[in-house]
Amino acid sequence: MRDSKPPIKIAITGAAGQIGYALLFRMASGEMFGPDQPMILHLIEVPSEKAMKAANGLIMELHDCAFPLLLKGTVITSDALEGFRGANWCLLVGAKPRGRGMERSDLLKENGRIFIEQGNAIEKAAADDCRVVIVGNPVNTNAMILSSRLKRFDADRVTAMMRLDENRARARLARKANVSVRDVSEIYVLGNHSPTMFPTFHTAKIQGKPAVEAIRDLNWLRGEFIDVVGKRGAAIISARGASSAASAANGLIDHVRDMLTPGKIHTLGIQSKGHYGFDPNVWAGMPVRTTGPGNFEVVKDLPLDDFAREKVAASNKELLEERAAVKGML
Ligand code: NAX
Repeated sequence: MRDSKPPIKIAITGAAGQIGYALLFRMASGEMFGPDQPMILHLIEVPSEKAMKAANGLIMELHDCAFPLLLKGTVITSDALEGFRGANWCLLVGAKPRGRGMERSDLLKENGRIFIEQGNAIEKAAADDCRVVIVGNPVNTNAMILSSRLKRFDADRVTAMMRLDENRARARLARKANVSVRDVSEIYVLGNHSPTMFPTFHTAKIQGKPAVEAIRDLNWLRGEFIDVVGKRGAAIISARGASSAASAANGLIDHVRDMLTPGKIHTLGIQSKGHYGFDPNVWAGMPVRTTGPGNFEVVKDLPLDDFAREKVAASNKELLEERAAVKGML
């Protein structure tokens, strides 16, 4: 049977890591780009024998799945230029984890260097319609650093994954109200992918009714709810002994699929340009509406009460501190 569409090239960094393993099979089965979209995968890893062998094993397993959406080609490389050459989508998952005794500012700088190099390579080699999604932490600041290397592409081409946070917030509200997640709508996340993020419970609806009225426990919404969503990553690490992987891969699938679905309203980490009171130059989570494949506009009319404004200000302050810590890299 002939393919109806030409293949797209997708570059994935950190493909041999935990998120990569949870992501690639779902991607190759068509969940991200649709069941009729053939693809060429470029797996970019560090130049160690272990990572290269693991990436090779991953490709072997992908072939063994015999997905009908045949992969039209695969490349495994540690050369960023080769990896991003002609890429239509760059999914930047690979980053250094925070090591023992490492300060947050050291992590920002270590990972900043990775995103400078990858930004330079994307600028030189990626396809003209390229979209870049950052997953590696600290995700918002990495997006800002990478974007500062791009001249061919405007800032909206670079988005940071905040969808796992939105999904966590939706799931938590559904459990509290004892309803299906399908019954929870209009919940987004403002700010940094960190415990300062603000899941917008005040805009959320449960079965069409304001969540605040459906749940009738403002103290829980303002306290435990925000706390549990913001610290969920740490709770997963302490339970599993490893950071969120399958749920992060799922968030990335939702992020990209909704960027390709006109009319969808969802949370993306984007250059704020001053919306919702964030500094114009930081990357912050906020609701967007997809206007066409890979394009979006900010949903500007989410109401903010005093409580929400305070939360946004705290997250903005943290984003500015991160920006200050890497200012030499911008
Ligand atoms: P792993 O440590 O399992 O895998 C990371 C992979 O990246 C490794 O295979 C490593 O060799 C590779 N890598 C490192 N530097 C690279 C480079 N310069 N070029 C190419 N590959 C490189 O981590 P994993 O659990 O997969 O997590 C990946 C990243 O996602 C981490 O930074 C993590 O903090 C971040 N997360 C982001 C989330 C979000 O919501 N935005 C949630 C999950 C996760 O914590």
